[in-house]
Amino acid sequence: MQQYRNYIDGRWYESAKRFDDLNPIDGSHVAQVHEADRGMVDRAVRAGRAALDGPWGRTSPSERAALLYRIADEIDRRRDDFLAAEIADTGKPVSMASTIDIPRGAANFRAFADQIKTAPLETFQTDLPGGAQALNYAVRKPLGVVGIISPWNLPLLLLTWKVAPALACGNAVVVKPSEETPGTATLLAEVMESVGMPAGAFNLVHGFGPDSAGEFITTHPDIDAITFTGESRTGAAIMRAAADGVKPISFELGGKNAAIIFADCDFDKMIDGMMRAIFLNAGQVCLCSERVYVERPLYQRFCEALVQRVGELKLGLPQDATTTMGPLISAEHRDKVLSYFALAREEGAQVLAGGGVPHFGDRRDQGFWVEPTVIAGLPDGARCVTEEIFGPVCHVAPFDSEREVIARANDTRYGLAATIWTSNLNRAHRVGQAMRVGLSWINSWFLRDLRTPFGGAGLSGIGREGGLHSLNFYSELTNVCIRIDHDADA
Ligand code: NAD
Ligand code: 6OD
Repeated sequence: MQQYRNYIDGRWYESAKRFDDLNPIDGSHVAQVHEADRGMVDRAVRAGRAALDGPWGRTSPSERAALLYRIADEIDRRRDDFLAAEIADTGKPVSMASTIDIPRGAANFRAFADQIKTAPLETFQTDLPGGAQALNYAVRKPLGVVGIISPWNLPLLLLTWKVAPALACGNAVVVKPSEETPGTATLLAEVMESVGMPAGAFNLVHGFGPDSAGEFITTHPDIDAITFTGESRTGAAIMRAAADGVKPISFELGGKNAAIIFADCDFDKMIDGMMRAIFLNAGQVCLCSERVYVERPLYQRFCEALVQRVGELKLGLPQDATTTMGPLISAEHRDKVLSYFALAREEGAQVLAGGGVPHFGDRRDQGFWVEPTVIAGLPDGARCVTEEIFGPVCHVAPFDSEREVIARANDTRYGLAATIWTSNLNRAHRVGQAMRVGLSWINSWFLRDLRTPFGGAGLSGIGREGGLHSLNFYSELTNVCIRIDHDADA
């Protein structure tokens, strides 16, 4: 059986405590994972500090950028290994992993390598009384040892989204991937070793959250900052842990995202876009639309087309290029999603499609699958319309006016993303800007430029990452102020 070990201070560490990594396609074993104990996390943090005090701490931005490019090239070279590991851990279709997860893993390193080489810093010339001046300029320094905790839905993409800018800024990192998806993070540690990342700059520890590696990182007194992607509830627990040390935090959390479809949209493009927005990665993308509002004249046509397209989704093995939907990540998560299907019925929903567990008559029956599901007819306050489900499911509702739908879409404690479909240019800008979210997509969804701000409002997160926003989070900026006297003879 494959073993996933911890990578600390440039060496691989086994642990007596191990847990199983399962393949959600059929519940089979992928690997045994070595759970880091408190001592290992402590060693990782000390290794990070030593790296900052050693040659890693003296690297220039261009040297770090060159190293980040080598990491990206090595991920590309080992693309098939990364694909196999990501698919085994998540069950996601190869059509997705090969076009989104793995290429974005490499692209994150190139994007932040380019950013750090050209990142501007502020300079201000200040006029003082009597004609003297002051010159102020900012200097970018690393924060220190950064704890990075990531989820299972886009394992490599979301881990490297934080590792790349943190390293670009010269930090040392202690990384904990989700216990559900330790594979590509372990390969990333191998890549770090093979490209010559200085020992201690990148450390990987495996484990869970409470009373395990996650908590050992967030409560460690020598961790200088925490960056986290995951559930809003977990974010709240981490915030409490970080409070004592008053540590910088960056949080990318859950969502209950709205899609708004106006009757004047390009129908065919909208349906294609909405199938992605609802069902990509079996709905396990934080940006997925779980609340779909359709202008009344289009409502019936939209529901019929959506139900027809749901019937065409192919729930298959990941290596089959025609597969369009995979399983959920775990038995526990499947049970959570199924409990919402049951709740929807109790709340009085009409189930337009799905609502159950598919039966395959093969090994997939031991896996963690649910049917792609469309529900309708619930009031806006119903739990299925207000709580994040994180599965292949949406609730569809009609609306009558722009003002009404903006109010309904914004009536949520989350605030991550929205997708709006219209061919009216003024309305597109108006509604896009009116959304209380971090990301408003018009006639598109999950269309990314890595230089743009990414994050959420309300329960969906704290701060923004992406481009300069990432660099500013992962840096300690020092303003240097020099007085320049006016009189040369003074
Ligand atoms: P999760 O919060 O259960 O776990 C995320 C990570 O946190 C895992 O590595 C886990 O081991 C760790 N963890 C759990 N409890 C912890 C604790 N008390 N202390 C320290 N670490 C702890 O989330 P998940 O189920 O892995 O991911 C799904 C969630 O993530 C959804 O809510 C989704 O919306 C959200 N998400 C948000 C974004 C975003 O960019 N906003 C992106 C992806 C996923
Ligand atoms: O594209 C990204 O940079 C990003 N952070 C995506 C998050 C997806 C959530 O599941």
